[in-house]
Amino acid sequence: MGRPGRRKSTITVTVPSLPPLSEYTELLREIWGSRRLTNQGPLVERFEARLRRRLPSPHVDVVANGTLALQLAFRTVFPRKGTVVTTPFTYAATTTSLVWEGFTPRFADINPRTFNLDPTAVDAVLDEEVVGVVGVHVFGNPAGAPELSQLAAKRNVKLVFDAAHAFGVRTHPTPIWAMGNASTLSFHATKSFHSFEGGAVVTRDARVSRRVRRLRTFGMEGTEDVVEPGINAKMNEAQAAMGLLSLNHINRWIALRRARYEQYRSELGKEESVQFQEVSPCRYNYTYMPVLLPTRRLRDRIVRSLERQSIHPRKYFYPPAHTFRFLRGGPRPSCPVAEAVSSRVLCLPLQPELSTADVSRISRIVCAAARDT
Ligand code: T4K
Repeated sequence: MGRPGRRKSTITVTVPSLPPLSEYTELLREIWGSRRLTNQGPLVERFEARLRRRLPSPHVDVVANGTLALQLAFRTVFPRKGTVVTTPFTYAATTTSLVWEGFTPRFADINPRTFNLDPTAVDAVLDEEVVGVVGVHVFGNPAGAPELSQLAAKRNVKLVFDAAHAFGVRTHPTPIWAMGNASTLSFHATKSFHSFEGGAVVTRDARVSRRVRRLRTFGMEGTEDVVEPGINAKMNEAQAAMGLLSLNHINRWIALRRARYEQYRSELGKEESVQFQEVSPCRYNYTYMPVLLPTRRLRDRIVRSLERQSIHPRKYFYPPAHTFRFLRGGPRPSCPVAEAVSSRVLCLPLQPELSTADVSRISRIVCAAARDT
């Protein structure tokens, strides 16, 4: 595999997948022809229509990035400012966007095998201060989502799923996009599906969609009616062009990721101390290759061994969100499982251009470090 001009010696946790450049320049020619660069142009309209069919979902509203998708979803779905129950095991954006929108995060612990929120732990911290729950399909894993949806319905609390990692994941009989009040996607370059930067709010609720569309254009409806204070969260035509091409290639990219994921599972599976995330039955997207080590010391030793060979895994997600500096002050929430997982997890490089030999080499380094106790 490998592309001309890429430095072969360094392996990063991911590399964006790209369509042939000629396909992109063809769409750029369309943009040059129409002179429509942004503000809900024709390529954005086409991208949204194709996403609605692909997910599928009746409403898919694209925005400039996944963080804005979270912000608009929180502002739209949660009935008032207040406390929102969420997971400590996620990327910073889940927590920071909640606080940015004026909500107070309350952390519930995760399941040690799936790495997702534990619905029982969520149930235990729900009270009258809670206006919503935010679940995350961590590394694309939808585990626990049906239970969380049932709990939210039973306790009459709104639910948003941060599905930043979950493009291409399909569950049966209920699609992940039909769970909760809204889900958000990230189309960042580091995701298996991308539009350079980008994101979307996905919902079955026409009112949520209408408000998201209004909020992403300054809070305006039409050109003269400013209904509420919004923001500029619009996706532009160059992003939509990349998104449209990613849609054409995503099935092949996922198949290539799957082959590498399965090779890792088979080669690392021989090593007892290397454990894997338990992914609930679904059509999976193989965006990340997380492994769980028995100790933080071993995890960090593996990082050092790989980095000596110019291989750069990432400690997604360390540190856990409930320990973020800006949240310190009050009593520290008790999330021992998230702390244990966060200090022992490691995401190995996974991307379509990784060769079979690369996966074997990385696996050998991990296994050698694991045995060297
Ligand atoms: N919710 C969740 C659960 C998320 O994980 C994220 C983002 C969000 C919400 C927010 O969505 P966005 O607002 O970002 O759309 C990356 C991404 O920036 C971030 O999107 C992602 N999650 C997070 C898990 O990972 P970093 O700081 O690890 O990325 P960075 O720049 O170190 O990139 C990792 C490796 O990828 C680099 O070593 C090299 C390679 N790379 C990266 C970029 C950007 C390339 O080869 N080309 C590139 O253009 O955060």
